[in-house]
Amino acid sequence: MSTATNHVVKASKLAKDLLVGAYRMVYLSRRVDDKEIQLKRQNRAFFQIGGVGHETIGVAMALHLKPGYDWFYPYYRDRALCLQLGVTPYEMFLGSVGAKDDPASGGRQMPSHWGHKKLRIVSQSSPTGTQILQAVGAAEGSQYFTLVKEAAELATGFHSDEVVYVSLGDGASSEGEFWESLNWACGRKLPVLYVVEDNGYAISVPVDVQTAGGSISRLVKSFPHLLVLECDGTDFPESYEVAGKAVEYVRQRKGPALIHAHVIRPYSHSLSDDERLYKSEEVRQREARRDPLLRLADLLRQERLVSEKELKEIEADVDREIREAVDQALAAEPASPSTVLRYLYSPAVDPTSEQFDQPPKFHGEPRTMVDLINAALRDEMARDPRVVVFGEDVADCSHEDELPKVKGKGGVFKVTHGLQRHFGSARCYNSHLAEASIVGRAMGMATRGLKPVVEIQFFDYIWPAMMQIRDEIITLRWRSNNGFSCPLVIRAPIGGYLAGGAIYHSQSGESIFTHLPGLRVVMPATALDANGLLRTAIRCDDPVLFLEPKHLYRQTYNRAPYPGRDYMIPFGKAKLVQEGTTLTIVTYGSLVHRATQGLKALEQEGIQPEILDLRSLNPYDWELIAASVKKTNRALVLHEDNVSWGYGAEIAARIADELFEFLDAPVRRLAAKDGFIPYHPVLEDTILPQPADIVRAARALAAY
Ligand SMILES: Cc1ncc(C[n+]2csc(CCOP(=O)(O)OP(=O)(O)O)c2C)c(N)n1
Repeated sequence: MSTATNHVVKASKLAKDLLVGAYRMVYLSRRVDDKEIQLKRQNRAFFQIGGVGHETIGVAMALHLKPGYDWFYPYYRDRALCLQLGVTPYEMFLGSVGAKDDPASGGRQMPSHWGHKKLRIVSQSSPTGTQILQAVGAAEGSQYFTLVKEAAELATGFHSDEVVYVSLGDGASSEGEFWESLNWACGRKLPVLYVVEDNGYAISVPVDVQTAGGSISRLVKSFPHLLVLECDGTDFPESYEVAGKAVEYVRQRKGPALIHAHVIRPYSHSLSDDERLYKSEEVRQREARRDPLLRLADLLRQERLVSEKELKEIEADVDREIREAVDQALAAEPASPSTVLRYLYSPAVDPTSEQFDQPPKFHGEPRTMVDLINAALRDEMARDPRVVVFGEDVADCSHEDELPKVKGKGGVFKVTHGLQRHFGSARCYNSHLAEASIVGRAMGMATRGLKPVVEIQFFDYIWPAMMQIRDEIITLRWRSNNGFSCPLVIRAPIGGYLAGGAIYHSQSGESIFTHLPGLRVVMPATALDANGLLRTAIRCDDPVLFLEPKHLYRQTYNRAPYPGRDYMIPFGKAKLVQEGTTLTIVTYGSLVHRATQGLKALEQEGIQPEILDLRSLNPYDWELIAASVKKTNRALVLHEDNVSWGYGAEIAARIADELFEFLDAPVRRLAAKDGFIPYHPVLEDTILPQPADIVRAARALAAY
């Protein structure tokens, strides 16, 4: 393969110590990989994927960057970069054997999923490409701290010239998130440095199949402000020079940079792959001639920088270091099985605790749910300059010069109206129309101490962000063994009963999210609860999905006066909406009010349902459910989401399991039919539970 680069860099321009040091590091990285392969073959490690062939570009990059100062989102091939940044071989072997003290994950993640709090190497996951939006978010955080000085004063270790490094493979550059990230990073001139380590293959798929025209650098050249450099990443002097230029460009805040580094991957994709199945011997031979370790050794010889004896001494020294590190790691303990569920949530802040139980101090006239969510956002933005709001259409007017001339948009439901005008465009702004980007960037910002409160315009459009939520946000604290976290709030208007919302503006789907460990899910049914729960969501230390039933946004029946700046409701506390004795109705969201509508009719028949509004779906108030069912001996779980595999299935199963002896009737569920929300109101009414259905279900259960 041609390296297609134009750089001719003289090794003689570089200091001897630099070149010899680089050789030592490349050799060290290679031998750590070799040793880990041996451990895997001996069944003492359980997975192996290596950085062989990518060492030179990694070392060159790290030499220009500052550990513990810049931020790093490395790919799994970045062993040499991490070693050069300061991760020790011992720490890497702790990861190989899955030891308790592995700094990346404490034995929770596969090896080569780098993470090191002190060095600011942010825990890496397995999905290819997700790290890129997070890195852009971290860079956006950097820009935020520059613009919002009060926030920077509260941040730990912000540096106005810091760089965010992110690397990926040629394969990962096909992910949509890569393109979303470039669009945003270039649009805002964010200080992010991309390194595409192109080894010509993504497992077995060659780059000419992967990338239109076979060259990622050619494709990205039209992005504004983006410095695009290409290099032979197996050539140290060339890599070093290119790395220096790119780092300098980003440090000087000229914009993002992208290095396209051509490397090789001679050890197959991982130990589970055999590249001879899809690479011919000729191709493999050609790659072998570009082995960065051999090339650097040859360079040292040609330039007469070391004697053969000195080279052997360096290698012997590294081999000794590795032997000692492995012996030590093999003696390390694994984590105790009793700790396996630790750090799903913040160990420091408990949003179910009394600290979050703060009474209202009412002022003024009753206001709608939209008003009181807006009020909570204003209060929290005023309280903490780290609270930042973005999403599609959430600003009043993107063009600031137009702002005085217009009323302002402030969200399609007006929930964020006036926030930009009041707090400025740095703290409330429109994002591009890309949900993975909104959520992934929010994660990167949260990781470095900001508190993003982002809006997904309609719950129906949350799915592009699902990878960031399911594989990233909720796993970060757990997978890094509490090394990193990303407390943030995702607000999403949800549900139907709107008439005309149809299949893409009225769906529910909360159970898909309550199924996820690590995520708090809440759904208020009144203006007051929305206000108090949102404040808890913003002040808590976990990721929160804040679901707002849009049908309830402007209803008069759920209004309340403004409850003051510190009103909070703890998570996991249901509300007793109606006391009763005949059966318990467990519900939430838009169905709370609907459940009360049939009460009169039922009362005339001597049926008195007890109605519980859960408010918070994960965690939920099992104590109140259990106390109520023990009293009424009958339970109906009622929700707007589809009935099958829905939220009610879990509650019903738990009641059946733990309260069996208190039940006088089977646990029933009433929920949406297993279909989609149709456009015509009559059809929508047929799919969603109606007050008459609730009365019927309550009557049948009472009569059982
Ligand atoms: C989103 C996602 N899809 C698929 C995979 C499985 N997978 C792991 S690595 C890989 C190839 C990645 O290729 P590339 O980005 O070129 O990096 P390389 O391994 O060649 O360094 C694939 C398909 C994954 N981890 N994540």
